[in-house]
This record gives sequence, C-alpha cells and structure tokens, in this order.
Amino acid sequence: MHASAVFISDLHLTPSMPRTAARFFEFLEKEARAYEALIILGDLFEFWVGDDAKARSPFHQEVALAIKAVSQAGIKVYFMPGNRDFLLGQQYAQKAQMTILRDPEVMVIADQPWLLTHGDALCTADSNYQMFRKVVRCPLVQKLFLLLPTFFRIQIASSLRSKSTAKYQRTQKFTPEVNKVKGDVTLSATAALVTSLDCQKMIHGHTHRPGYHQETSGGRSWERWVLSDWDFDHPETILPKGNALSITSEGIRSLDLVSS
Ligand SMILES: [Mn+2]
Repeated sequence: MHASAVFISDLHLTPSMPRTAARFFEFLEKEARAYEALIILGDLFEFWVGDDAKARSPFHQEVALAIKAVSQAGIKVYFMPGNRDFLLGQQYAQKAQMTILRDPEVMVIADQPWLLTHGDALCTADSNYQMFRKVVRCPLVQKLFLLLPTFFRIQIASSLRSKSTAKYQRTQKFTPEVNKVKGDVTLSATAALVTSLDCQKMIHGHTHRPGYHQETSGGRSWERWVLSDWDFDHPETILPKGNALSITSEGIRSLDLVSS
C-alpha cells in the first residue's frame, strides 16, 4: 500500500544501448524520487540467464547500485519479472534492494486497488508463445537451465532471441495484421484476469503499445493503462521513446521521458 507510485517497463537494458541506460539512470535520480514507490513491470533487461552470470558484469553492477541508491533514499522499489528477465532472482534483487513481485499482483496505490502484470500472459492469440511460456516458466526447467555453464546459457538465450526477431520480421513483412493481433493482449484473457482478481484498473507493459483503454466485456468494465518500451539509442531509425506512469492522490498520468 503506497500513497504514490511511478511505473516503468520494457527498457530492455543492455550495454550496447548506452543512451537508454543513461536516461534510466537520470530517471532514477530525478523523476523516481518524487514517489513513495518505484515499480518496474518487467523486461528491465534485454535478457537474463541467471544472477551468477551477471554477477561479474560491470554494467549490471552499475544498474544494481543505481537502483539501490533510490531505495536508500527511502523509496520502495519493486520488480516484476518480464518475459526476458524472468530468471532474475533473489541474489540480484537483494543487491539492487528490490522486492520481487509475482505476476499478476494487486497493489493499493493512492487508496485504489491496481492490477499489475507484465502483459505477456494476456497475449493469448499467440498460442506458440503461450506454449513456450509454459515450458520456460516451469521451475524444473529453470533449475536445469541454471545448471548449464554460463556460455551455453547465453548461447541458448541469444539463439531464442534471434529466432523470435526473425519470426517477427517475417510476420511484419507478410502478414502485418496477424502480428498486430498476436502481439497484443486479448479482450478475453484481460476480462478473465480482471474478473478473477476483481479489479477495475490495470497497468501492463510488454506490447510496446503505450496508451489508455476503457474496456467492457461480460457486463464488467475496466481501465487498461499500457506502458511504453524505451529506446533512446537509434534516433536515425526509431524516434526516441520511453514513458512512465505516475499515480498520486490526483490520479494517474503518463510522464513523457523523451521531451522532459
Ligand atoms: Mn515483454
């Protein structure tokens, strides 16, 4: 329960995107300090193959220390795993002084219950992805994966990523409308979730379609707020993007992190 909170997701941090990382560090020192809680709704990192593999990376150390500084300034920091960094565990979370959230989670902010989820579980039109998700979220599979040598884990993760990028580019080229449906949350999955958790307001990321939706299904209505992904590193091909959602006693609003 918090009087105010600020949300971000889908930064996809990696050493090869230094401007995005720089904006994140700036966000931690500026915008985030005005709230009681900072809530990261998944895909903070481009990929994660285990806390041990990241322990020696200077970049991941730097991120952990920057998040820890926010927490030491008295702001409660939460992390909900996304589809790319769901293997982020207690070891790294403790280093960054973040509390790991389950997906989904209901949290009371400014006296209102908010349903929080990364969003990938709601993309039920993509049945192949849902099958893949079921396998990789299985604790036994994760345990076995984490027993593999680091280099092998990185190899598997990058081959999975390049396969999914190639598939995305193929569907974009030949069937953009199919991809549009597959890459978004479905009304039926969203309705089932808001009904089961009995919540009228939700926030998620993952789809890279920032916005606000007022939705109705089966006699139930809800608000759905979607976070943007971040990219400040490819100004020649992608307009810089990145936002945060702010909840205070005055309500919810989107903070544009590009022009500010
Ligand atoms: Mn995601």
